Amino acid sequence: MKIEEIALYHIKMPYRSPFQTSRWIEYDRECVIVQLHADGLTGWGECVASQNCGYSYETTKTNWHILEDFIIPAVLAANPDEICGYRAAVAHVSGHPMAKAGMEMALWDVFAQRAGVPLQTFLGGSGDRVRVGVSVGIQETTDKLLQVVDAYLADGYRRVKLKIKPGRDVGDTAAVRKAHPDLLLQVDGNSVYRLPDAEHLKELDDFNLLLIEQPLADDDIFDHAKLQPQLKTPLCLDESITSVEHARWALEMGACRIVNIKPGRVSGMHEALRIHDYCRERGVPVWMGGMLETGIGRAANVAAASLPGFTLPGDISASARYFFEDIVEPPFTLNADSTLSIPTGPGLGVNVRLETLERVTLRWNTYRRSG
Ligand code: OSB
Ligand code: MG
Repeated sequence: MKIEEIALYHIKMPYRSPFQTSRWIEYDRECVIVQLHADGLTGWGECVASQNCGYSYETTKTNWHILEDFIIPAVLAANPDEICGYRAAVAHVSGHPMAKAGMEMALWDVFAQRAGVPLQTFLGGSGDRVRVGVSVGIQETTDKLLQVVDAYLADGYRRVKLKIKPGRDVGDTAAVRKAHPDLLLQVDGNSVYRLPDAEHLKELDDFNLLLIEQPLADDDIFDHAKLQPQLKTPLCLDESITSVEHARWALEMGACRIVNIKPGRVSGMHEALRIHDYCRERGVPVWMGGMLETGIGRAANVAAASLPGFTLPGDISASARYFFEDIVEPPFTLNADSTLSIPTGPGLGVNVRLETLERVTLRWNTYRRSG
């Protein structure tokens, strides 16, 4: 296989509504899209980082920099024929998992197309749909939150995740639980709490939550291990897990009982599968996280979420929950049973709408082997 050309697109698409977490707010999806041409095939990838560094130190601009200056030259030189070859070619790049994952996704897309199978089959997934939920940002008031949750339930979502922060945690969660006694409900602190908040966080045990996601700092598996035994509700780590080693450390230390997997956060689908397998062997449930991706990243997440260890509903909602118009067709739509259907075409199995992509592109560049 010969990689002929790689293109990067820095895109910006407005969200239907702002997305507010405990530590940052976003109005648009700004990210880097990777396009790869090889042997007459075109592969697509999406870097999950956004314009600000609330969730991690990576941003749209660092993704561009690391791809342009390190990853793309390494890929053009190595011309990898399989994912392991790619991983070896970028092993000298420390950190920057989201930049690496965007390129890896484009390679997975091309390799699955070359094999003539959907990415789902290539990854070892099965079934025609995956169970999903919706992640609800912090709203101006608790009343507004109740309205927003009602609207998502009317859309058909059967699992809800609430973003929480100090001052907007126990009250918001109590209100949603009171209005919906049987709803599958979970909360996400996005690293804003610290261990001395344990007494306060214990109050969340009253609401029959599926899990509490990443309450403490992103680099702090140690204190999560001190927090988990104080709670009845399972902790789930998101930001803290960027490799299978982190998953092992967290589980051996008892820092969580559930693991959130985002291929973009853990340097790509290859590492995501390793974490999935590691957790499955130990009977630890995993679920597919989300980074408000466009249809490109969503297609990959939906395919991977059909692996057998993903036993909890994913943070993978329909295109219309995020955008007025997605850059892929067909857009992702919610089935009546709170599932998304898995694309059946080769590779990612979605069509990128080039005119729409161009319209939302702020800058782009192409790269070829020199000489
Ligand atoms: O912590 O899970 C998170 C979005 C951006 C950054 C971090 C997170 C999220 C979400 C959104 O919760 C999930 C989705 O894509 O719908
Ligand atoms: Mg999270």
